[in-house]
Amino acid sequence: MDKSKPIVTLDRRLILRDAVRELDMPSRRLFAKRAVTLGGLTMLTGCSLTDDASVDRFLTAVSRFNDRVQGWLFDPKRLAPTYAESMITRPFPFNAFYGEDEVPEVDGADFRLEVGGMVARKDPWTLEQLYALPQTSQVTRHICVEGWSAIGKWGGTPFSEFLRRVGADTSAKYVGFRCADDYFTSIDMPTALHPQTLLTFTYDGEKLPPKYGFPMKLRMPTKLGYKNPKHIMALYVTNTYPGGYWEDQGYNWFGGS
Ligand SMILES: Nc1nc2c(c(=O)[nH]1)N[C@H]1C(S)=C(S)[C@@H](COP(=O)(O)O)O[C@H]1N2
Ligand SMILES: [Mo]
Repeated sequence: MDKSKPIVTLDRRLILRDAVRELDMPSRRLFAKRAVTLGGLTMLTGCSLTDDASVDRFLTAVSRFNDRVQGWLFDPKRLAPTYAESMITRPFPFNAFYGEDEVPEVDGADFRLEVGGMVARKDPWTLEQLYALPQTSQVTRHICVEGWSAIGKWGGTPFSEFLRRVGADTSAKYVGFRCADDYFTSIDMPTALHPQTLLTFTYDGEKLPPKYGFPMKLRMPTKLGYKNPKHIMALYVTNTYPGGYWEDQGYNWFGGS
């Protein structure tokens, strides 16, 4: 078979629709609208669409290209909207890759947050030490790609402050997170340092309940729900792309909202 000819059973329209949907999100409207053609995208990504594997590589390349565009467009000073406490969604929805009856139970007394990678101080943190950090709170909207959004109030310490205390190399590209339920994700350093990115220990003024991520959740109103890890057990600073639970299954890595 002539390897250079695309297999006709691949539906070019479907592939293009998915690729354009990847690019056509609100923050990127200006950039991509109607200007994208399948030919143009295959040139940009250096992929030929000759079989399923090359189509997968192509879509991954489009998504990674999209990560870079989101990275360029991310304004570290632009703030996500905040809301009045009267607008909090009650009850706030629970979501995870499993049901509410399987929420992990973390013992707070024994808990130690592991810190690794490109940081000067790798000592583990007890909850008491974390609670002694400067605390603030914010009421923001959490947006889940499964089609819901809700307003909630989270309290904790600015993540930039935590990174400063552990002596993180903030010229590194990524911060990765490992969770008690085997969930994992990672974020770009500019978002880690964003003023609204909080390492949170409370929800609605109470100690973070298990279902919302005890002992802590990284809350970023600039990112979609799946980028906000609950039940964080370990975090690390790295230049090696760490991926994530959903990201490795095709969700866009940058995941801006
Ligand atoms: N550890 C862990 N964190 C997670 C998830 C998960 O399954 N495990 N799901 C993510 C997704 S997709 C969403 S929408 C939010 C849900 O948070 P909530 O239960 O507080 O609404 O958690 C995110 N963080
Ligand atoms: Mo989600």
